[in-house]
Amino acid sequence: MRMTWSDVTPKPLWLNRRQLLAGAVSLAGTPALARIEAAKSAYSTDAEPNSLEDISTYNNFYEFGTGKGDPAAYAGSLTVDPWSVVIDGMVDKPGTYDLSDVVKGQPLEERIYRFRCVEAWAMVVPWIGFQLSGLLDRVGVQPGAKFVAFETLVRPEEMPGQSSPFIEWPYREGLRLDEAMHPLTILATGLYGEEMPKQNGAPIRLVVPWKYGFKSIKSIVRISLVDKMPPTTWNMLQPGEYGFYSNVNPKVDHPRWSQASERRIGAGLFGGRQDTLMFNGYEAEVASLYAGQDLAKDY
Ligand SMILES: Nc1nc2c(c(=O)[nH]1)N[C@H]1C(S)=C(S)[C@@H](COP(=O)(O)O)O[C@H]1N2
Ligand SMILES: [Mo]
Repeated sequence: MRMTWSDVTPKPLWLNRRQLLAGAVSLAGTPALARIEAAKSAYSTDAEPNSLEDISTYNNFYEFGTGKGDPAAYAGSLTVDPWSVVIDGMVDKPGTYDLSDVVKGQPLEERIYRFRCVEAWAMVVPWIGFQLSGLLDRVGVQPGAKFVAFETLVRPEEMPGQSSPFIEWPYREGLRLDEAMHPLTILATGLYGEEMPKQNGAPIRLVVPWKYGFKSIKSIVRISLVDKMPPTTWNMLQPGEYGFYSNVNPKVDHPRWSQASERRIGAGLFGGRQDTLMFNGYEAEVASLYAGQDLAKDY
């Protein structure tokens, strides 16, 4: 059954959301966004989503600066149409795919996911997206592939943060193939029933809800199937602090701070610090992926 956000949201909330959206849109400097219809997913949490304002004004997107407000202030200049994604490496159908071709035939769902940043803040986001596994199945993963590597756009003319060399651009991330194929792992093209705000990683970004937020790479232009663990941005910067796996784990602290609890953004309404859950609350779904691994070593 296909439904729009207005079908599932009580009217007063809906109106309020439209007002918030109007604010977010003028903030991003974009014209009215297209509505996205999506089925409701059984993978959604029952937790109350953060407001669109929280989700689109408190961001990490270092291509636009290191401040939480920088992405909302500067991402409006990003051209997201046309957009293409290179899919290469150990796949049967490598190529440069137009965005419309990447999403073609993939069933869109609304996935309300908990999102936990490594900096110990958290949000709940109603993403619109589809399973990465659907795309990987379509391009045909070859037998030797063991990892999936992702890269973000490099376009310093539109991404002012890229004039700083503190990150070796492009921003890179990676998943083990079984993590990439897991049904919780999605490519998101929108949130709150609308196209993705630019500051949240338009037009297409990864969302991996049991891992720290930095694994969820934004504005993806390249997806490569490889046989070796790929380099990842935060591991390249600080290997002692950020590992390849980066699973949310309250028992393994960051060397400079505890990971046992988190600050819920919008806490004025939703009530302050809360305990961080193993795998960000998705333990039942994903713990088996790491059976036999020492997660203090494979952090
Ligand atoms: N390309 C790119 N992707 C990125 C980042 C970034 O700086 N550049 N920041 C990451 C971090 S640290 C977090 S917490 C999330 C934030 O996503 P949000 O702003 O949509 O909440 O994006 C991740 N993806
Ligand atoms: Mo983060």
